[in-house]
Amino acid sequence: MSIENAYLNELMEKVIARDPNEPEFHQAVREVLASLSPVCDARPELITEGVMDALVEPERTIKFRVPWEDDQGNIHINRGYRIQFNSAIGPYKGGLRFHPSVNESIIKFLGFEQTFKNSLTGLPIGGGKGGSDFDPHGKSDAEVMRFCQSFMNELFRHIGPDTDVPAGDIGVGAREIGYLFGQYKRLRNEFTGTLTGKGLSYGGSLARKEATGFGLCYFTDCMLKDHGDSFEGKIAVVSGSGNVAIYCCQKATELGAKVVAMSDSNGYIYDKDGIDLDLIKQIKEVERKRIKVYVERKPSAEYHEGCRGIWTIPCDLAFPCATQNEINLESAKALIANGCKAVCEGSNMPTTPDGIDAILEAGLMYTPSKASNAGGVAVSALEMSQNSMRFYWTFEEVDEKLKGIMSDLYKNVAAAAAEYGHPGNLMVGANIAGFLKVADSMLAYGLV
Ligand code: NDP
Ligand code: 2IT
Repeated sequence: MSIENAYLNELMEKVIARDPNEPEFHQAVREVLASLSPVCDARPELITEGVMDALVEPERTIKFRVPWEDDQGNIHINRGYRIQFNSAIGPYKGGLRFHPSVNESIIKFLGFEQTFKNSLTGLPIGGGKGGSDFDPHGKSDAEVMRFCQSFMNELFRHIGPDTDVPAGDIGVGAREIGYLFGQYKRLRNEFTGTLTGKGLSYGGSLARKEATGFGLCYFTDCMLKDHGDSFEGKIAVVSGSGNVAIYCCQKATELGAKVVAMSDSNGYIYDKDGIDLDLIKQIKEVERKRIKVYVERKPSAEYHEGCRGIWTIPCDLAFPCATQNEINLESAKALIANGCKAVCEGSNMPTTPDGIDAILEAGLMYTPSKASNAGGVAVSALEMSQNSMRFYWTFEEVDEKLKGIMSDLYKNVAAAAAEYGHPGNLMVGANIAGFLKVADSMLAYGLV
């Protein structure tokens, strides 16, 4: 991916020189700047008024110590982050990730991507992301609670319903949001919708849990229909077995596909009869066990060590729903060689740049994550609306709104791609369509 506009190319060099140890952030910025070259050629004021330089620098970076005590009385110190990337079109909004790999580069790339994604939803939300290098795997509920309370003891002073509204991401689900929200409420002595993904008994929205996976399938369905195709009879592979993967598997199956494989960070399962999703939910959501347990309970399925091998399974539709850079060039080549028709991104930035190039050159359909996984944050914004109104919509109402949002999003992205000379290239379309609203708001504010 080359950046054709000379100024943007220099800006990329500046971003790298300023923070040389942030490869994930560089990767996300490069893709966006490459797509924005034609826009900046046509609108040089975006450069001269400082919008482009400001776009690649977070508004605020908060980094803090998180001390907590394990069940044996040992003290641990983790690192916490909240990067408030861009508030041009609304309060900072984005998830918290708890995973040992978390560092500033990863939170910055996620916050940067979130800014464009949130703009694409059409809802008034800015971009932010946070998290910690804490690993919830194998911790007791009490340990997770103490960690979340300690994390919030610092974070609470930086967030609020009109300032910054965190949610879940990898390692942060309903349990963690409960502990985080409980501590926030206690420290502030107020009940406001400052976190989303809350439990249904205390302000959560129906269909938030399902929203990212369902939204991914709604977006994919729009794209398939645009190509005269559908989910019906397709073989699908879904990586991961967390929140996004589970509800992607559910909706893909409802729409007529057969999902034959899922994974976790240790390995993948292949079930030629189609994944038994109730069994996956039991293993992952209830028992919090490894995915290999699936084959103990369903011996006709296979388990393979190593998660990347999942992309060697022949499929029509590939849904990466685990983590960044999970599809590299080799995985992309395997998908292409096996006749895959579409790569539809659920996780954030799951495909490496050379992987994307190979997929596009081979003529596969491709949905960029910032567009196709926007359903989660879109329903988070609907949760914020319901909290402000002190009112609830039914599951069907939220699901209908989600469908409408994903369908409009698809149309806007496809239209932007065509308008800027790249018909069918949803990656370019998403970067441009997400950018324009943010950029026009930044221009309106003057120097900020
Ligand atoms: P979960 O924690 O629920 O699930 C993550 C899944 O991915 C698990 O199966 C996990 O396996 C696997 N995984 C995590 N890290 C790695 C890794 N380094 N290598 C291989 N597998 C890995 O997270 P979510 O489902 O919420 O998030 C998945 C992706 O979707 C992330 O990229 C996230 O940013 C993105 N996303 C999430 C949204 C949401 O609403 N939750 C919204 C939009 C995007 P294991 O258990 O072994 O770690
Ligand atoms: O990457 C994402 O969009 C999320 N993790 C969801 C963010 C949110 O605020 O719901």
